[in-house]
Amino acid sequence: MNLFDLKGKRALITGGTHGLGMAMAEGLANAGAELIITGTTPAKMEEALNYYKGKGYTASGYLFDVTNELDAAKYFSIITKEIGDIHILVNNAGIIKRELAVSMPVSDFRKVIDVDLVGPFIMSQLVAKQMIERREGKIINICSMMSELGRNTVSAYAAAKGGLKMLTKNLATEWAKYNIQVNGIGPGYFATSQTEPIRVDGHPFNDFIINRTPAARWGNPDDLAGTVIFLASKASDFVNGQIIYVDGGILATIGKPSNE
Ligand code: GCO
Ligand code: CA
Repeated sequence: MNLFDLKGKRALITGGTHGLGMAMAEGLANAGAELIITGTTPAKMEEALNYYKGKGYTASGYLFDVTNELDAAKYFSIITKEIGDIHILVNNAGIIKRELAVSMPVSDFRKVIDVDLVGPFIMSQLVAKQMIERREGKIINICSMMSELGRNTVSAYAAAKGGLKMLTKNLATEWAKYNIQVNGIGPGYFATSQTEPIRVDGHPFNDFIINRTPAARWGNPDDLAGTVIFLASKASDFVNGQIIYVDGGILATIGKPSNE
């Protein structure tokens, strides 16, 4: 028996139309899973589905906002009818606003909490109802370095991602007895569209990250595939409430001076 085999499993990845979500979806599909992707932009969805289908994966897409509990419930029941029960939920959809706390509009703070923390709660609650009945399920919350560390300008994001880490532990506490595993992945600094503005050549943050990361590079989105497959598969059936940081060693170290 292959512990990592996902054949016959359906995986729902929120925000699976680009970036890390897409890379994780691809990893799950390569392990045999059927993909159900959510997004909010029709053009991106079409592009993503063409990409997945071009690769030979079974994939379908649904456009809705995970922060709207009524829409999420409506689409979740459509998905269940059209495709079937969900075995694996990856709460990946997220946004960031980079503004100093002293001047960040409260509406921006709230928006980030809504997408990055309330959205995963809404989706987990929906999927848990059928997972509890089936006595089986995998929920994977995409956390961040900011689940553990702060940095200038990302107060809302850090508050949301720290919250998501604790939500992971709390849901694991409540649902482990139903054979549901709720774990998180904390990506380090990855080359995605989200980090594009701070990754450009010559931007001081680019050098800072390469210096701050023991592996001395940005993560490639496909660096996440192994961890997401592990947390989605039988291989992790007694792993619960954990956050696995895939960060090239960032959290292992205090860092070093820029001349080392
Ligand atoms: C930032 C980055 C991060 C990353 C990531 C780190 O501005 O610091 O965008 O927040 O996206 O989540 O783990
Ligand atoms: Ca990201």
